[in-house]
Amino acid sequence: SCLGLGRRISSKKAMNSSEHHLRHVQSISAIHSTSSCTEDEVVFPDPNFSSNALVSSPTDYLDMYRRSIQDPSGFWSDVASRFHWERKWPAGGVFSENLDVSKGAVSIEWFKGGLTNICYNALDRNIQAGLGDKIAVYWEGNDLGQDATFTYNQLLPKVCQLANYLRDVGVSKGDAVVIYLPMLTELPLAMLACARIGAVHSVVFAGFSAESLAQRIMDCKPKAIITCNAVRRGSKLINLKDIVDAALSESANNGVSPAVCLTYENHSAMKRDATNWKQGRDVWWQDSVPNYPTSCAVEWVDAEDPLFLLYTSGSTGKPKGVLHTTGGYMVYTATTFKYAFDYKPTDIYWCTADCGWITGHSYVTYGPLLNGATVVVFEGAPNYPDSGRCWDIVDKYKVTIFYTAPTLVRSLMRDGDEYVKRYSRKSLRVLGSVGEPINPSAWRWFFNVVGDARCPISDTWWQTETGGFMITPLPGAWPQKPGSATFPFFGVLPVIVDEKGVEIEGEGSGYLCIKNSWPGAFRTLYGDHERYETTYFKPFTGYYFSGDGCSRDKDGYHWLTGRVDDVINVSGHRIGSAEVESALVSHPQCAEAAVVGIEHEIKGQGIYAFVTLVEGVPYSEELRKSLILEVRKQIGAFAAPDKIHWAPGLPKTRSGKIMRRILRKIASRQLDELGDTSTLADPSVVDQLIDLYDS
Ligand code: 6R9
Repeated sequence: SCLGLGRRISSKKAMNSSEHHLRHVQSISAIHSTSSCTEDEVVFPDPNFSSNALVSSPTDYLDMYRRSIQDPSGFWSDVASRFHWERKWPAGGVFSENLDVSKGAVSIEWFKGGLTNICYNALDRNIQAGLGDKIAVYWEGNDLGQDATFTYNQLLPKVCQLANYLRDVGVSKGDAVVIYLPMLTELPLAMLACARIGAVHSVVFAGFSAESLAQRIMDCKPKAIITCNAVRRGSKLINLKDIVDAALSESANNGVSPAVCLTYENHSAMKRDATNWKQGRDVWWQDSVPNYPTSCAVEWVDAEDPLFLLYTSGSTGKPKGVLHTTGGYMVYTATTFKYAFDYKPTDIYWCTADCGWITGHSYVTYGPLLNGATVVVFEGAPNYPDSGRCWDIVDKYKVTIFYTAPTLVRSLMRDGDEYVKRYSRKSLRVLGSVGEPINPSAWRWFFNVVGDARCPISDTWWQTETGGFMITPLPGAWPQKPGSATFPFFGVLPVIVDEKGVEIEGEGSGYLCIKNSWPGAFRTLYGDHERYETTYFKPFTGYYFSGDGCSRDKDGYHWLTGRVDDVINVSGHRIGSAEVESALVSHPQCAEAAVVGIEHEIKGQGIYAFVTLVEGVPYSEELRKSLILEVRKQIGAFAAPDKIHWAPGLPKTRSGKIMRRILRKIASRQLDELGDTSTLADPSVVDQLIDLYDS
């Protein structure tokens, strides 16, 4: 185990890092005071907004940031002390870290030895503070007029009943529970119920296929599965239970059989009679959970006990089980939520992400509820019944903070301003963006049209691995540049390094790394600490490597430039090219596949697949469709290739390595930028591929 190998950060290192780093951020004060930039590149915050903001100026930020870097223990222990700890972490032991593989196993620990519970902090603590009658969740269904509200007082007993049920069926501390649910209130509720009893939830996005679900079940071997029978998304009915049944029979064939499949009857979508059922394994939520007591003793867990596993795509191999622990994640998600959205107790907050992704974990469920916020949970599709739905919801609940993804902004922008202007949107105060770089034109539309040039935009850069925001604007604190995620959050030391791992100071671009640990960092990849080190800590010794490219401008602003590995970002969803390739080659008529990302107007990136067929098989429209179907079946509809390009041969080096660089250029039709093709084993395949563009 990696325990005990941690090295306490020396204050000398912290000082050096911070002094060096502060130079990059100091320049924002200059912009603010001298207005050296033109309105073209910079959007200044409204002075009124700033004066009421939690962080009102670059100087306020720099003071807090400086402290967070020079005295991380003091900074974070002050923040953490606002939560309930059944037992505090030992004095002097706020954190320990080793990010340097040359000094031993990578290890990150925060508040170790402290006992707490994140569900208790999100619900019981807020109720004790007098928020019991405050709305915790506004639930908005797929269809207009379908809605529900839950106060903190109403949510807690429901969470307790489910927690008691789970305990009763044998789920105990440390056991995994897979949750495969759409955006019903029961989804965050199930996460909280697991956390209450110390169980480790693994939410699988309900758009994943049976095979992807089975793969995750086989990896984490849950004691129970929580799902529902069906869901309506837009005008489509999706039978989730059938998908779960298929996944469970696949996992059973591989020796993994969860004891129960707790199924919520989502009767507005489908009646229970129409649901396939396996006696002994399947249980209706409504028949059993409400019979349990409405209070449930909290399982106090160590700050370093696991809270959840969330699978995400990497550049190679099977999905990785990103493991987050309890204490640091709790403190970090709550604090980032508060500052990056300038949260006030009167806010009504809506994040359009699904809880199946990290954004839904940190900023639908935990971050907001830990702050005692009111959260809108939306089951449906943002363009159903029409493209005005988001603003209809904003007006209906008087949403003040609206957090979404650039892909949605672009698609609503394409649909036209009329849908937006039909609604008042007066309640909006802060906007947010996540998932991929937001292009300046989408930023400006979001700012000017949706926010009536009134609301700052928090373009939050972070990852499944980071647990919470890493580089993000603090609304009102400093001028914004459309498309830039701006500056690091408190306690985060981002650096840009070159190919050799040398830090680039001042203006420049390269690979984005983080130089220190922060409370919300993931601790390992489930069951594979070696892959954790290899993927994230070995590329640049001493640093966490994000996989993203980044540049820093003359004013110290950070501009994320996208993935530098083989991860494709489709509508903000991470898809490994290797995963799509492996789905394609499992098709009996596909011999080889090479998948690259291409620019896509709405989705940010689209999937472009080159396929080589088995000898003698002719390429046809029918085959094209069945190849795409194979990917939908194995991963999910969201990973379906946008384009299949028949490739009798692929450009390979003499050692047999596929030259993706060339394929990317062919896919994006940048033929004058193909570069040197002479090192290819067979340079003629390039011309052949170009000839086959529209076949
Ligand atoms: C939270 C989340 C992480 C990857 C990340 C990067 C991209 C996310 C971004 C952004 C530019 C932003 N990304 N937010 N790029 N600006 N504001 O999306 O997690 O699904 O793990 O994806 O998404 O490429 O590396 P995850």
